[in-house]
Amino acid sequence: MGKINEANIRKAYELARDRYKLLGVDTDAAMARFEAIPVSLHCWQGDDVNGFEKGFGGTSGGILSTGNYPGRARTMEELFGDLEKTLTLLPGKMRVNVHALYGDFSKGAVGRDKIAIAQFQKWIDWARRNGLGLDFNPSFFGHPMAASGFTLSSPDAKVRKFWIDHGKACRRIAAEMGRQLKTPCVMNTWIPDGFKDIPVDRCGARKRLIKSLDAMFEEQFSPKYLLDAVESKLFGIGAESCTVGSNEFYMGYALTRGKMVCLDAGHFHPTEVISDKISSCLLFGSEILLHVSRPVRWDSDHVVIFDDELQNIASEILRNNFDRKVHIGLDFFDGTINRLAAWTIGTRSMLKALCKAALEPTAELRKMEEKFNNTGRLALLEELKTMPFAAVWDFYCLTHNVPVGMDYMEEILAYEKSVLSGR
Ligand code: RNT
Ligand code: ZN
Repeated sequence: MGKINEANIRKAYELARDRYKLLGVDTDAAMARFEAIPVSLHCWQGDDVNGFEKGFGGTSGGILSTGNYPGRARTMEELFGDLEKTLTLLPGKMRVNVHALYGDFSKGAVGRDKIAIAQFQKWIDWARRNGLGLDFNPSFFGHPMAASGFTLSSPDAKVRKFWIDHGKACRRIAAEMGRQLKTPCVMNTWIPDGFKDIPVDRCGARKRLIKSLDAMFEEQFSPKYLLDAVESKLFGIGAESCTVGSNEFYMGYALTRGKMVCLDAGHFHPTEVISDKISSCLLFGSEILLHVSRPVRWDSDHVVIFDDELQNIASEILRNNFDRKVHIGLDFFDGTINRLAAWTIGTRSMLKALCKAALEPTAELRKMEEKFNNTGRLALLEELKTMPFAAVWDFYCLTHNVPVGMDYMEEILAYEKSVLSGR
């Protein structure tokens, strides 16, 4: 592949800047705006959600990672290395999202109900060294105590207690991450609980879930350190008939408890989109979390691509000035391709969508809409699709010292050769 010519990138940017100016869009201001929006990179793409516990982990109950592309990270050090390399390919402000499975268990196994900051101090130190904020997730799957398919809503009090203790332990860890790194840690709770076949007592399971969540969230932490989110789902493999933590359940729970809802792009009916849900959620709650993913026929967690729904998600955030109210987390895991490439392609797509959203003359479009000038709105929206936004994106990459265009693939292939192939 030919080499990128820096002078041409700059020239193309200048031409693009002039074109956007004609539409009343200031490209420099647009870049400054989307640069300030953090995106949280999920650690679990690096090893297909396996984690570092001995004997436990992996996807079970409701989620599934497929593929055996060589080179997945097997230790914390390998995962740190892979993340560090990936972060050199991503422009802008990144956070890293850690699952409880990924603790440091080198000094011995610790039960999920007993984990503490000692198992995560390495993550915090690593994040500080790399100038990153951290987010966190309790892991309610890949464990014998979740084998029944039920955790916080289990009819078995012992099982519920174990997972409540896990949730409590995780909130303490998350708050400590936020405190030490001086940026609130978003802790997202997703549980797999659901019925394979038609239940007779959905309500009972949901009542138990409320009680468990209330117990888990009892301890108070400053929002300066910890922000709690709860993630709903429509169905999972093995939980086709009823998911206890449904959308309505968590919407009610979050609004009555002052928590954030987490909208995962793959957790709704196939024609239902989360871009349409953001404004409604934020009219009633103050902040939300997104799990940007790509469902293909089901909640398959494919690598995010630059498609219409991704653009709609980004545009909804920027059009409504929700820049600080929507926490953007990524949630995909594909083990069939190079995992650094998966991270890079998915995250760069997210960032591109934010870039393009920032290059919109929104006020102008809104005026047209208010005057029922639907013709003008359609014409301008279509025109915007082929405006030279890629020139702005390339320039953004160049000025943020990350590879422009396909150059990032060269870096990944070199890393595959020198590091991954030795695993
Ligand atoms: C599962 C949820 C959940 C997980 C991660 C690993 O359906 O989307 O967010 O993907 O926590
Ligand atoms: Zn998710």
